[in-house]
Amino acid sequence: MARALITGITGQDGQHLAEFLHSKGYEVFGMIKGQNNARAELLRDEFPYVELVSGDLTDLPSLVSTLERAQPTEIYNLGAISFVHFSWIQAELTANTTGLGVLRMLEAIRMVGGAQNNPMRFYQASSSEMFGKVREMPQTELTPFHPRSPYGCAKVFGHDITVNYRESYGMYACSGILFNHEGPRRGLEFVTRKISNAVARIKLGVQQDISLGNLDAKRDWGYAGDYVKAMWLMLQQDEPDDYVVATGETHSIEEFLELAFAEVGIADWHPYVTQDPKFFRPAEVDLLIGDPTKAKTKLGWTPEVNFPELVKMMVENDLRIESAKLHR
Ligand code: NAP
Ligand code: G4F
Repeated sequence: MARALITGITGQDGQHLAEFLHSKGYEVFGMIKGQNNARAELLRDEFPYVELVSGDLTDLPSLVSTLERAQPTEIYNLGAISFVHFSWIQAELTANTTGLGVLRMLEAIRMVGGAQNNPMRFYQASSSEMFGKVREMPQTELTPFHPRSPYGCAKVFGHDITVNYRESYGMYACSGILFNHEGPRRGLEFVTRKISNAVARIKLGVQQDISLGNLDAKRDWGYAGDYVKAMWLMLQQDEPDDYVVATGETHSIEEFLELAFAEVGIADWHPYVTQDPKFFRPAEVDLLIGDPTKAKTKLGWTPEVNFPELVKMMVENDLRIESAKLHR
């Protein structure tokens, strides 16, 4: 039986990937950090088939023992400080976890190895944030990086060291350069879920308005459930490689607001939205749009959920959650 280890199991992508790999018949191990992680109970309830193993990307010995315990055939390194805004607040922690954490995992793989004829395959969660102040449009696997945050810088290191270990040691290591992907499991700190949640609460009368930062930024937003399939496909190829995963469309925060408010019958969102300097960033990524041609042609991957469907799915989910809270 194929065995997969997922770091970042408590996060949005970790949950989608666990579900997907389980449906494919994998034995799934999830690395979880902390002595009493608050999300462990939720995981045990929702994903009883995932075996949780204690480990932390800032602690090499724990990565070695996690690999020894799980003996995975595939490792998906999704663990990271992933909130860009927070990466300015704790820049060193971000570099240590999101950047050096990748190096530690690669070293742990070299130490533990795996069967000689079946070495552990490695997936690194690289990010379109690496493109930052974009040098060309749309962005491809060959577009130069120009990160705009401590998070983006840490991801560039993680990406480069993955490529370097593949080239230095012949490891089966892939980097997925994923553009923004969202859905009902998205953390409330990210702009899409912050909006879908606020829209639901405004509709239900428990919140008056929403305070945001820069509304002009544009992102290539897809659905997380589609994107984890691309991660898996990368590790099923004969040769390891790097791929951009994106929809090829870009939309502004204002467009997201428009669709989200329309979903609850509010035609003009302006009276409900204020802007607060505290949500602006020291340096912004103004526009991202990815070119997924390589993923489409080589992996046969294509996104299924489009932008309006994504917004609708997120608002409907938050309406369900927030109205259940009211009727408790
Ligand atoms: P997420 O929801 O923020 O999840 C991040 C995960 O990392 C959480 O499970 C968190 O665990 C874990 N983590 C944090 N610090 C850790 C540490 N020291 N050791 C081990 N695990 C640690 O992120 P996501 O949206 O699922 O994204 C998954 C990965 O893809 C991340 O690496 C992210 O940077 C990258 N990515 C995401 C997107 C996107 O649009 N979602 C796009 C490109 C790349 P705790 O719950 O214990 O904190
Ligand atoms: O939703 P965001 O916080 O996502 P961001 O910064 O694009 O990063 C996400 O996608 C990356 C892939 O490109 C991942 F690597 C990363 O881990 C993460 O998942 O912000 C999106 C945009 C930004 O331009 C931000 O300035 O929304 C703008 N924004 C405006 N008001 C806001 C807000 N962002 C947040 N989080 N909160 C606001 O109130």
